[in-house]
Amino acid sequence: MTAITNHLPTAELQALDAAHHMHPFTANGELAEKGARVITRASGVTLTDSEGHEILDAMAGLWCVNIGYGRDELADVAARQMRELPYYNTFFQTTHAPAIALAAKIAELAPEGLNHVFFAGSGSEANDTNIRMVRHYWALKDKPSKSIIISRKNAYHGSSVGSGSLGGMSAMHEQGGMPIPDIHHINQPNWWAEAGDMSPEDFGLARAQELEQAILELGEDRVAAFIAEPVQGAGGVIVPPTTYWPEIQRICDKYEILLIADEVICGFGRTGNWFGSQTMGIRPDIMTIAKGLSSGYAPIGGSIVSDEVAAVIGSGEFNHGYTYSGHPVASAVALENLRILEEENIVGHVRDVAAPYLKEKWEALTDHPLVGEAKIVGMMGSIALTPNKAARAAFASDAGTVGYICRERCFANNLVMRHVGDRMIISPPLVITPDEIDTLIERARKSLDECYEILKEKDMLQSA
Ligand code: PXG
Repeated sequence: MTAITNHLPTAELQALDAAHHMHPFTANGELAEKGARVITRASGVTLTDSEGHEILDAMAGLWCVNIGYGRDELADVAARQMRELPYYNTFFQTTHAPAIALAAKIAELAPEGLNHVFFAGSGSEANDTNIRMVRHYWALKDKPSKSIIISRKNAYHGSSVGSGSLGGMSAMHEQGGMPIPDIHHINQPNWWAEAGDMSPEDFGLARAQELEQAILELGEDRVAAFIAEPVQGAGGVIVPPTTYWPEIQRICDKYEILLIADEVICGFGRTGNWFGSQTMGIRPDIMTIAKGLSSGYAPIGGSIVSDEVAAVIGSGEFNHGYTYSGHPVASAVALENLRILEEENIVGHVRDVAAPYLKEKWEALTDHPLVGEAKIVGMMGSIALTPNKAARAAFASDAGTVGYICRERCFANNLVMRHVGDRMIISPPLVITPDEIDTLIERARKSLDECYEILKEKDMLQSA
């Protein structure tokens, strides 16, 4: 077989890709016509494609390359670990140094009382662990009826059957027999799109109180846990009003509902603290982690579990685990990533330099005729595109039509800025510099201008 390398012509790579590679969340037939963009290498915040374009990756891959691309230290650690011990499991009463060291380091970084780690290969797997763990926890406490997990519409918690059921993506639930039983979804705190005339503060409270109503309707003796991202990521970087999380915490405490913070995106510095839970002032019992744990250099995820939950679960055998739980190479890579995040004070860089600078520039985008609200927490931001800011109107076209046009202009201008419906989102590597932020904003503005011109031309600036 011929080696498939970056040196093959783009068209040849695209044809092979179309013939054999099924892409996630993609209409593969359509993509085959168009040809996928081939990414060949990356360094810092910049991707290079097979045509030689240098693209500013304002999504850090898929919200994960926190330390930026091209850090040799991680490659060196991976090679060293592969030579020494490429694989061994942590079932059957065995362990190894990389998993031990990583678990200990995570416990040190995590908020007080969260000192135990159950490893997985991804965020989806970790959330599947969480479903089983919280239900089993209540069963062990002689309350087996507490099996319902409350989540939110438009949440993203993964793509496996369990985690996809936890998530609140209706387009996912329509395919493949989801959700599984005993998952209940309440509304999200999306003020821009769903608040009507309410103030952000009143709306935040009202949406949080839906949790209390759900608990009372379902029965206190039926609810095991509430799961949420501190800031919804894949749903469109929905930043909750300030009143939301304190009320959620109050309700979880009052009804003794376990709180699971899905930190897969927010964790490891993205919000300006090690964890989004710290930024939002909440005290979870379990935190889901993945992505930034290894900056995406190796697939690894896990659940950080409180002393109390770990003690109960540890009282017997928990019949759960993955071949790659605590994989030595992935663990060693993650540990090196955490060393870099810590020693280079990257979380401090976010808090003191990058995030304040980005916030100022990002919020200034609201002077653009297409931009309604601009929201940002740390290094995750969103803008709502609208034909009428005052009315917070949606476009008359199907949701996502305008967002897609804008995204295509971004790509053409060498910027990866994604769209979720008609919101544009960013989540750049945490190491981005002020100069690179200037470039990001410049390309975003140019893309917004071009998008606006297209909408004018096509008479698409109509409100729904
Ligand atoms: N929780 C959250 C909050 C996530 O964002 C997962 C769990 C699942 O992690 P894994 O490692 O199983 O993918 C995620 C993943 C998007 C997009 O379109 C976002 C994710 C994954 C794929 C696409 O923004 N987030």
